[in-house]
Amino acid sequence: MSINLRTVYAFAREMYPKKSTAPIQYGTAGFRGKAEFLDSVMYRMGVLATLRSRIRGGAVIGVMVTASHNPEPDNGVKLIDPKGEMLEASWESIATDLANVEDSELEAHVAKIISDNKIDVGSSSNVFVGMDNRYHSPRLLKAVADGVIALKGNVREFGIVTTPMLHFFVVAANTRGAYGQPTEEGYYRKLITAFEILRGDNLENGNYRNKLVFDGANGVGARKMLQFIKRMHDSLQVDVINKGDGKINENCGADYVKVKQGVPIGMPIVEPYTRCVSVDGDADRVVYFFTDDKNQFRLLDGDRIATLVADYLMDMVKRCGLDLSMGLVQTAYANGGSTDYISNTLQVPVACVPTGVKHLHHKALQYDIGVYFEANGHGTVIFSENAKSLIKAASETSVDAKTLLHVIDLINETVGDAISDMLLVETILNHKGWDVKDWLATYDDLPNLQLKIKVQDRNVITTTDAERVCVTPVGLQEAIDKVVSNYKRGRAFVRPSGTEDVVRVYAEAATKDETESLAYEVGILVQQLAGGVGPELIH
Ligand code: G16
Repeated sequence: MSINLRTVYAFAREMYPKKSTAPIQYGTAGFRGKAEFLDSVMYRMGVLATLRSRIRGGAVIGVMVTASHNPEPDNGVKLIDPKGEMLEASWESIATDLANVEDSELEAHVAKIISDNKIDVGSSSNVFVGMDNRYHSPRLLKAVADGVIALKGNVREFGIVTTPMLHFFVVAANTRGAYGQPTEEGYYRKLITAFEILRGDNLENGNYRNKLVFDGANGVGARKMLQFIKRMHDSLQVDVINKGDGKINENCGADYVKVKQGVPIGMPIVEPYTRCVSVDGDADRVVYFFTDDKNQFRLLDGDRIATLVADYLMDMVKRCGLDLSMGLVQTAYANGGSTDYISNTLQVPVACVPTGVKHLHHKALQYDIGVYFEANGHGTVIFSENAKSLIKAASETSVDAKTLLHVIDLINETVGDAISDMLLVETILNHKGWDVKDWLATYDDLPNLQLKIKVQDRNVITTTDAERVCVTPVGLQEAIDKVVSNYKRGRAFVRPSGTEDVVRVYAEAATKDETESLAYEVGILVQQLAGGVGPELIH
């Protein structure tokens, strides 16, 4: 196959010219920004995915068009490597350079990537593309597909899917079906079969009731949950809200519920303690919440899911009589209450890494069973090949090991998957006979608060020690330390967001009032020392 790189430039000039001179950076989960400036970025990521597939011997690479938790006018792109992980870290700078190069330099720049990486451009290349349901996603998906076509790669379009579904398809195709079938039906079948086997006839148990409210954030998660419901044999009673009538993530969804610590728009009147679930715009995050009999909002976030899952898996592994290492991976946002509970009560090793599932996933691979969750509800469990083969062997004689194999099938190991995670939580709560009250009683969260601060250039803030310590601007960390020392159980950190043009502030302390005061004090320090713009701090 001969490839003329002139075509790459011709497509770019005619159809996807670069419209913005502002540099764009590969962030926490790929590129994000206002949709109107992203056509050229998408086209170039199609080109990059095609080259990446070639360097990986023709293995499928995924490209997901989504801005996940961001507001509806934003869009973005996530790249998926052959094993379902996010794009390899060393390629992030290649992606950034390619996204920023001028149109006139594109041909030469692509030629340089090819020669630097010794890519055989005649070899086969396979790219899967999917998108969320933003109104500009079809246009941007076409740009990705044209990038693949410009380099004569094979492109398969999956249309509107959740991000974790696309990860699933990539791994299913690359394992030639061993992980599942790379189709929507294959995905539903694998998860629903495992869930219904685990549930059996036992739809309710102890305090567990078979009923929940699902906030779909007006995103693709709502659509796919409805598809799940159609295919499930009444094994779970789900009332879906925010199905797509409103704007994606506006006053609803996992990010809103977690950050605002309140119920989403459109909540029906439900009995106190009804289990409610919120997912984000591309359904890779999930949090639980409920209101109690005093109408008080209570959140069960990613930390709660992680602890519930780790506790359950440890118990199952013990019952199977297996000796497997388990670790739990969190970020600086993990509530201090959860970290104490994991270390002291569960006695599971806990690691802290920078924000971004790419970091958590990487760390979790070090254990036989790696449980990783960000507090915002983004996470999953990964099992090593060693763990899987020991569990499989044990399943010959142990019912618990057999159950564990179904649990593995229920988990989308490729990346955090809101619906798969939710089905896992439902399985565990049912198994334990727990309602949300029982779950919440496992440990106490410290009151916590997040703020967003607008600054001139968020990159002036750099951090170390898994983002818990601020290195620049010089003096900011000392000032934060001084403020924090005045608060009982106080902890706070600041970091630049990798998905939005803001600096994030996190604070926790012994009481709600102290937490608010600590967050605002730190927020003001950021405004003063890191070039704050705009008068207000955004909660
Ligand atoms: C993405 C990442 C998450 C991260 C979140 C916020 O989520 O996948 O790992 O926690 O962004 O990142 P930041 O604080 O850097 O803006 P999503 O759901 O938007 O893809």
